[in-house]
Amino acid sequence: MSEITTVLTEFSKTFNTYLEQCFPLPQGAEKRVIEAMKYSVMNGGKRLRPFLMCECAALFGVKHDVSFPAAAALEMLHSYSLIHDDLPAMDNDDLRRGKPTCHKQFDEATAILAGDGLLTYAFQFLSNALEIRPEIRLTLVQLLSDAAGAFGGMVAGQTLDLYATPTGNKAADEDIIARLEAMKTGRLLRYAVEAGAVLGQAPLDVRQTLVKYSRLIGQAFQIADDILDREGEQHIVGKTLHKDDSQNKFTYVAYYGIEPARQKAQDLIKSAIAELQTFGPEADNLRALAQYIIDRKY
Ligand code: GRG
Repeated sequence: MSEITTVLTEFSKTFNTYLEQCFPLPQGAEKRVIEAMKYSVMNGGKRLRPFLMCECAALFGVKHDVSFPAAAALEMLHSYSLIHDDLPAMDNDDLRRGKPTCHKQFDEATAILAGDGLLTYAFQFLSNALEIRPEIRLTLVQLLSDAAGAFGGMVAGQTLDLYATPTGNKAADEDIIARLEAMKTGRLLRYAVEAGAVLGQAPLDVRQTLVKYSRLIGQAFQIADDILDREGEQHIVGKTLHKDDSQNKFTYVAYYGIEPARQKAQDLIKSAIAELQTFGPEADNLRALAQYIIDRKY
């Protein structure tokens, strides 16, 4: 195991303990939806977004008792997006994180409700997080709703993913690929990093530097995901592979080919690490995470 994998695994253990107790089960039949929410959230995610947020916050001395509530809200929202993405009406997948998807484990109606429940709970949880000062909480709620929503956020990105088709015009197609990534995958990764800076009340220029880092790793993350779809091993990746080709998806890999895509991802990571030059060893985990994002096998 590389050092960053060990660090990430240790982080995940502590974070998962925190996250699990966010889902107390009620008594009545309505507990089914909470069970489905908990099933999907506690289903073995890598916790990259929480880790990014907590590491960025830690650069400014913010401890886990303050960053965990915000990170938990983000992971809830991320898990909602995965549940809905897996639904028959969207990506129609049976496997997620190596286990049956929410609608396979429960049923479609429960999975829709579990996604709705997690999206709502993310904001409920964040806005009630008394560990975070009220004005910072409000900023986080604003930034998270921007990142997740239909106006340039993740919902807009998912819409492009479902409905955009190649135009045949190089510039127009490159623009679609870039916007798709920036919104569908990039916005939540950017939020993770930016929220860490906001929690730490970082100066604006430092916050902007971290946002640049997040955009570069976001692009590389998406390319790595597309490469895994082509070349990964299904039992390790934990989801159905080769879907991008079969569904004629608009990806960087499909457009440029696998080797140029791999090179592009490596260049992006080099630039991301260069963005962190003003930080000392306290940003070493962020540097290592950038490389992990393209080296990962799942
Ligand atoms: C349904 C509004 C809506 C949006 C769905 C997240 C998403 C948008 C689609 C998932 C499909 C996909 C492959 C997206 C690109 C990369 C991505 C978000 C991968 C999953 O994130 P990881 O690898 O997952 O961090 P884990 O399971 O480790 O949390």
